[in-house]
Amino acid sequence: MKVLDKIIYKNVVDSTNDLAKKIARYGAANGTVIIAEEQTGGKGRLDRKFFSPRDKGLWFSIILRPNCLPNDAPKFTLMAAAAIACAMERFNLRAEIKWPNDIMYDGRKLVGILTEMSAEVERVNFIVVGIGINVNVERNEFPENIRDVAASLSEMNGGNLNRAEFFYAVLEEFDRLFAQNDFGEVFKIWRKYNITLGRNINVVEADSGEIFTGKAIDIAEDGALIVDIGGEVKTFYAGDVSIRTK
Ligand code: BT5
Repeated sequence: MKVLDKIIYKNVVDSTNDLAKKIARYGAANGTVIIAEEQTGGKGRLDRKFFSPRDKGLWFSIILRPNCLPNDAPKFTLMAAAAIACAMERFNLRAEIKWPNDIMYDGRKLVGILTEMSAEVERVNFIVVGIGINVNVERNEFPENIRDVAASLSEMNGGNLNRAEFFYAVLEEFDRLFAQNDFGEVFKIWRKYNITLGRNINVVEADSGEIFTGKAIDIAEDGALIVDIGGEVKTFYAGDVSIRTK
């Protein structure tokens, strides 16, 4: 590995993102990875919970110190999704990426990504890319409230997947993309696997909570989603997308 060369392994933590932010504040290096067998307080966006049961998935965070502007931070979410899609390909699994941060199977979430950062106006101090991958979680092991929206790689694979091998594949792919520092390549991969562009969608805008209906037409260079809403083009920087069947 060129960049991700320090891995901290934990048995149980609240949230690998929180721990990563803490050690980043004390100076942890670019490329430090924290992985835990279990999270007791796994987090999604907007203070949502992320179910992270023991031994069944990959719950980890990557500390990055890129030389970029705060506005560029969301692109690292796309980089993570692209890396996971490439890793899945190695296992003959086809990723479906839903903007901005989910990898889906059968309309349900396999992977969630939570990117957080510490920045000043013109400078990023550090970025933490948190990745949660359901690897071998059985359908009936998910809590009832997320059973219909969550999926696991083992379902796609028709059997259990070796977590260490998959983890290593994701790190290798992420390491390659980060070292290349070529977002053109990231966008190419993201587009190849995305299931959002060209589709009729509903978007709940993160800031306002307002719901918009339209057709996803493109992603911008900063990772924002561009949607045609009845002839008017609107750009979304954060939000939840659901794909409509009609
Ligand atoms: C996400 O948020 O999907 C980002 C999840 C990031 C988790 C990783 S694990 C390592 C690192 N440490 C952390 O503490 N977090 C990161 P969001 O798009 O807001 O989706 C959250 C929603 O997904 C929840 O409200 C549930 O509906 C659903 N959900 C919760 N746990 C899930 C799971 N294990 N699999 C699929 N869906 C889940």
